[in-house]
Amino acid sequence: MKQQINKIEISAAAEIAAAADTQSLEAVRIKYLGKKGALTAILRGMGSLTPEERPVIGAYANTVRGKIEEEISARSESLKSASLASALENEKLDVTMPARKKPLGRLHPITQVENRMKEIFVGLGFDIVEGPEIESAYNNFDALNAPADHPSRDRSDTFYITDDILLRTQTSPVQIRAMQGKQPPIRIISPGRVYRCDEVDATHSPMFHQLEGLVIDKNITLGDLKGLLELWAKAMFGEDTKTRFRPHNFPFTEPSAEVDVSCFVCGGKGCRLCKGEGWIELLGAGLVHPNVLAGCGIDPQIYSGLAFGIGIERVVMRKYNIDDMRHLFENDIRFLGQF
Ligand code: 2NL
Repeated sequence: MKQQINKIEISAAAEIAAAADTQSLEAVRIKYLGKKGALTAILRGMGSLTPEERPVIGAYANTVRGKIEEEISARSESLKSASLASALENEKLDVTMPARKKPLGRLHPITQVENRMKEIFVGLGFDIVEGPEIESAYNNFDALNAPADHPSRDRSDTFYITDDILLRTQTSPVQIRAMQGKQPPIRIISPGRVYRCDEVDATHSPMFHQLEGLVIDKNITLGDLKGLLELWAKAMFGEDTKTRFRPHNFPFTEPSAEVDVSCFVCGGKGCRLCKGEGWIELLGAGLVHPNVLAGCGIDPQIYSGLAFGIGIERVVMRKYNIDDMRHLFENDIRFLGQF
């Protein structure tokens, strides 16, 4: 029996050493020390031994049992540390490595300036209204008091779809729709794309952006218009900005004005941006013509209004000192990435 135990000791030691992972090690433990294990069987069979043999064999079997248990736990430790070492090796992650750069987009300078203008006017209580880019000739011209022979109606200046349908040449028709739909007070801005048959050059594009504003109420005066546009200019270009109104003529406003702002580069002294003038022409404005109000069902005896139109590209070009409008539409990332 002693020999049997000795055999068990030797083969168990060999199998423990050969166990490649914790599962096969557990299988070895069950094979020798489990309820039906080889060593367990020996201990159970001790009843057939003589009283002299019994304590000797029993002690030997227990020693072997202890040895096997120790070998198993040592092997288990080394398997665990080997698997940890290999996991560390295989799942290496260098957290100090710089992240891959994801190029982040940004808003087009036209959109940035348009958003800033919206912010300023919304802060002054205006609602933002949008409308269709394809318009009726009535909303685009007739409702705006444009005489039948006004040059802007010409086929060479406006994109007509039919005789009565065209691409809007300004965003005023959006405001005409607003006036047709409701009685004053009205306080709106309408930003958007507009279209004119112009050859592309440094200052022209057949599609450009405009932001128009309209206020209709009782007792709206030229003073309100001046104050409003001065507030806008200061918010847009800085507190020191001044405005200048020069007489002009539009069919839809009376009186009408072209509005200049003091040069925000030289502050009015004269420089390259303002071409020595000290002033930069930025927009057109005026008091809404009574014919326009009446045509939209608003009584010009009771109400008066102010209106203005700002070319967004022009503001962008002045603000960032861009000398050629084509840069804004060619979408070269090297150019747009600067804003
Ligand atoms: C410009 C500047 C302007 C308006 C637009 C307007 C709109 C309505 C009634 C009266 Cl519904 N006016 N808009 C007024 C003045 C100037 O645009 O240079 N346009 C050619």
